[in-house]
Amino acid sequence: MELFASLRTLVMGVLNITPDSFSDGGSWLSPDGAVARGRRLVAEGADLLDVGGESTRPGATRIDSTTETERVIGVIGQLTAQGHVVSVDTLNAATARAAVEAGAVVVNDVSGGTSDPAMLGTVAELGVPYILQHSRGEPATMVDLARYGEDLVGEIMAELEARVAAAVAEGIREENLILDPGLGFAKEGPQNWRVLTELDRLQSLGFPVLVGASRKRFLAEIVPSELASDPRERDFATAAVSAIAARAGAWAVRVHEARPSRDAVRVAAAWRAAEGGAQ
Ligand code: PMM
Repeated sequence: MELFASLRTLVMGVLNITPDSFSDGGSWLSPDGAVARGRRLVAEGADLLDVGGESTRPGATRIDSTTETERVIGVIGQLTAQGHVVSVDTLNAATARAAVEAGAVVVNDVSGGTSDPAMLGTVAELGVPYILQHSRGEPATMVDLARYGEDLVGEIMAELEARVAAAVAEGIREENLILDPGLGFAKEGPQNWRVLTELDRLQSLGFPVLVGASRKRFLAEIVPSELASDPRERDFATAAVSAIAARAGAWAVRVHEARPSRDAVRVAAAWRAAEGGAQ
């Protein structure tokens, strides 16, 4: 699959090999179970798979890179050997390197290179696309850092631009950068909605944009209150956000269930084509 040539928004399927992710923690811990889950996500419409071994949910405690690498490496090796396109979701340069050596073709770093000082240089050396996500602080502290002035999206853009400059200074090529506003990372409920309404501004920075709304807490307010505590109940709301993000021109949506978003991004593609005059 050509990562940057698709006319429609791509669907990135989430594969968390962690005991403690908020959305699916503990579900895919065995390597065979994780590989089967990855294959299923692809069968249901995922264009690429985002494999992670460390939870970044608010308040999560960090694990070492060796433990993280052990969790993901065999699964990445198997999935890529079967022809699947894999990104590695990691804060650690050593894990990113091991994952790319095992076949991953994208590095996804929710800290935008602020967590591990070796990350940007390592990605530059590996020469792979890099998803640079906006956040503030660490998972343990980010909730307290969700304070912005009048222009929330302007602040996020300025902070992303500073990280882009750092990435380029370390040798990452601009055409290998993908930006992500980091929904739920140092952002509270309404702030996430605000970001979604201004995706066009984020895209004006000139980079592909990834949107990761899937199952996040700000979607809990959408579902009936008796279901709100179960993240899986947010999958329909997630698909609706996928349609809107794709309509706004997002490069990809990162989701736990591929099938609803597979159709959502195709609805948006048909919509955009019809607007452009295609019959
Ligand atoms: N969200 C999570 C993890 N990794 N990566 C990117 N680029 N964007 C996100 O929004 C994002 C991410 C948290 O969700 P999970 O724990 O269910 O994977």
